[in-house]
Amino acid sequence: MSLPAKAAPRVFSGMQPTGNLHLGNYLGAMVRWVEMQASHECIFCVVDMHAITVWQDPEDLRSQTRAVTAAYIASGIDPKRTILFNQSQVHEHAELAWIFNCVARLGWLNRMTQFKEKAGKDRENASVGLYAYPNLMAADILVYRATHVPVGDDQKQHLELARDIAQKFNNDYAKALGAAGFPDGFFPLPEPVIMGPATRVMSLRDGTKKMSKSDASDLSRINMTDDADAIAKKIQKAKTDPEPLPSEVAGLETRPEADNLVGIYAALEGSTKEAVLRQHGGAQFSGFKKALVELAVSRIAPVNAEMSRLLGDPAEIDRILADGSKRARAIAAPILDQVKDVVGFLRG
Ligand code: AQP
Repeated sequence: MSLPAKAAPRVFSGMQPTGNLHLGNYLGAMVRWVEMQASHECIFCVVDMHAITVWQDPEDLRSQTRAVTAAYIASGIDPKRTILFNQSQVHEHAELAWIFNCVARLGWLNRMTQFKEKAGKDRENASVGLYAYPNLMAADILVYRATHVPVGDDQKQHLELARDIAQKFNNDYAKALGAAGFPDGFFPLPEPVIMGPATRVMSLRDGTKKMSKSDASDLSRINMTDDADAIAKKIQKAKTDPEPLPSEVAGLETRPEADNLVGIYAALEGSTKEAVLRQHGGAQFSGFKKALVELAVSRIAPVNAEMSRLLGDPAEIDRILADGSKRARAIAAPILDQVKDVVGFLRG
């Protein structure tokens, strides 16, 4: 079955308010979001329903939701041009997720590596929500019939699942969709947009582990709320190896920590690893780290300052989210209605 021929490009993505956003979220996803905003219709979400798949203190969840919203805006998301909202205010996400729970297969979810990582050894004690997370993520995207999803490399598998769900829905309901005027299927197969030198920023303490909000060590990540001293301390303490930097990218292959710092430098500078190594190849880490601190502080400090200013007026953040939610619902509600008709639900 072919894609719906007239699927207009539409971008959707989201982040969880589970803690401070870090450099991985910023370079892996947010920078792309800001770029795409100039050329695409964009919908960006603070995915608070995903956040509660692991326990969140309610007061912390509220303040983190505002903090993530402030981080979006401080990084360059314009809430007038772009739809910016928190997921739980648009109930269509949850309704479509239930329908997708009935489309997706257990075997598909059993293959999800993020569930295995997050549930760890105590699988039996993980929430059902954590297991079904990818189905809600598919609903987040497809309730807008979004076509492009800028994410970090870790979300690739979930995006493939969203495509499988879209395809299976289109196949399962092909007859009803044909009768409803969608002979080529209803949902587009959303494309991941994974680009740039920092699609997977690694922990500063272990170059083989993803930088993550929930890592027990704060030294493992640079938070978007860190001040210049904290950024300098974390980069100075970042794990490295004893060799100087190579002059070719191939020389980074077996050196995960060096590869990570060079990738971070390139992404912050808006260049490539090749360009960074042309400039710094042969340098010792002490010198390179000094240059990296300067660059990181110059990029993060203005975002940090703007976030603090925005968080001084929480009522304004709540107003922006309420406005975005209204605009999001205006798109999602008619799409969900069409899905309900196709599935065979009676509507008043
Ligand atoms: N280390 C990373 N490198 C590049 N991109 C990353 N992203 C996350 N970590 C990295 C991208 O950021 C977006 C939002 O992620 P999220 O907050 O929804 O959830 P996550 O991927 O689970 O991020 P964390 O930090 O690992 O959160 P916790 O610890 O709470 O699970 C996504 O586009 C993601 O790819």
